[in-house]
Amino acid sequence: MSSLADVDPQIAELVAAEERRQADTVKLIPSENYVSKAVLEATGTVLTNKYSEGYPGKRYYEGQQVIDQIETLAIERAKALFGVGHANVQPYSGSPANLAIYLAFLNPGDTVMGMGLPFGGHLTHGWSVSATGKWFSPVRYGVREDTGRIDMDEVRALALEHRPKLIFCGGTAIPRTIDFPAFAEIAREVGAVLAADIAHIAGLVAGGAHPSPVGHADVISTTTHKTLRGPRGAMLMASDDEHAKALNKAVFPGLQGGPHNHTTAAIAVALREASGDDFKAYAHQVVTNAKALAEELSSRGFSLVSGGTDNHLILIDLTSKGVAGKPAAQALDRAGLETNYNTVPFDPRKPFDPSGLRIGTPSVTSRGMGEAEMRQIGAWMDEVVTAVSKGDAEDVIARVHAEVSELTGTFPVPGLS
Ligand code: DSN
Repeated sequence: MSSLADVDPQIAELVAAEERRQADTVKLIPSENYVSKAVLEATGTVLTNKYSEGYPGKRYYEGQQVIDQIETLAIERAKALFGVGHANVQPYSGSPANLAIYLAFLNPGDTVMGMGLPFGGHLTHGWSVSATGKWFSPVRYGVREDTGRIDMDEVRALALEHRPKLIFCGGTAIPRTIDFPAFAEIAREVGAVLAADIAHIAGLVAGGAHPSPVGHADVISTTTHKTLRGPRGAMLMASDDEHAKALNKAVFPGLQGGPHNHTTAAIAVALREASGDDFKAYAHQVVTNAKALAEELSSRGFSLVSGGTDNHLILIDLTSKGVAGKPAAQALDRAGLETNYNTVPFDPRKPFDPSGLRIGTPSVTSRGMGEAEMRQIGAWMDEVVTAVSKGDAEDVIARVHAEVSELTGTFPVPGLS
C-alpha cells in the first residue's frame, strides 16, 4: 500500500476506508463474500500487464509461457472440482458468461425461457430491459403464490407451448433447492439446451451442500465471487465436446478480447481452496447458518418467501411488518447490518422501492460466525425493523450499531490484516 499511498493518497485512503467499512459491518448480502489473502494477492499481480487473446496453446500474442500454465491450472481445477469435462475460465463476469450461452446456441429472435426477474431470476435470463430480453423472445416462469416455490408443471406447460431453444434454471433470489433433473427432463422433451446458472450456489455445489447440475444441464454458468469465494469473474462449464466448442467460440472471439489473467490466477487459487475439506465444512455451515437465521426471523414474525431456506439465501416479505424494503435496508445499514432491498414474488410495489429484503450467510460464515451469532443478528434485524415501523428508530440504530461493532471486532475479516 505504501506506493499506492505515495502515488494516489486519495484512492489509498478510500481503499483503507472500504477495508474499515467491510470489517465493521455484518455483511448479509447473499451474493457477496470475503476472499482470502491468497486470492487478493493473486488479483494484484503483474499478470494484469499481459494480453492473451485465445486459449492455452493457441494465442494471438507471444509471451504466453507462464499465462498458458496459469489458465490451464484454473481449467483443470474447475473440471476436477465440479466433475465436468470442460471449463472456460475467461468470462469477465456472470452477465457476459450468460450472453456467451445465447451466442453459442441461439440466433436473434429465438425463444429463451427463464425465471422472471421479480420471482428470483436474473436480468440475463430474458428480462425485458436486458439485451437478452430485447434481442430474443423471452418466456418467463415464476413461483406459485401459495408456496413461493417454482411450479415444475407450469414450467413444463410453458415449455411445451413456446418450445424455447434455451432454458435457464437458477437465479438470484431463490431460497430453495433447484430441481436440476426435473428441468433437464423438460428441456429434453422440447429439445432445448438447458443452462444451469449456479452463480449464487456454486460454492454450495462445490462443497456438497446443494445438488450438482452436472449430468443434467447441458451448460453451466457461474460467477466466481459469490459462495465460491473467488475474485470477481465467471466460468462456463460443459460435459459434451460440441457444447464446449460452441461456448469457447462464443466467449472468444465472439464476445470478449483478452482474458483478465490476474483474475484467472485468482480463480485458480480460489478453486484450489474450494477443493479442501475446510471449504466443504464452510459450505455446509453457510446452509446451517441460513436455516438458523431464517428460524429466528420466522419466530419474530417475519414472513419468509417459501417459508424458509434450503441454501444460503433468505428472501423476506416485509409487508406484514408495515415497512418497505428500502427504508428497512437503509436503517439496517446505518446499524451496521448490510442487506439489499429486493422485490418479492407478486410484489405490488416498484423494483426500486420494493417490499422485500434479501439476505444471506456466505460472508458471515467466512468470518467464522455460527448459529448463536445468527440468532443475535435476527434479533437485531427485528429491533431495527420494528423501530422503523414505529417511525422512531434513531436510538435503536445507534445502540444496535454499537453492539454490532462489538461482534465484528471478535470476527476478523479473512484477507484483511
Ligand atoms: N448482482 C447479482 C446478485 O446480487 O445476485 C446477480 O448478478
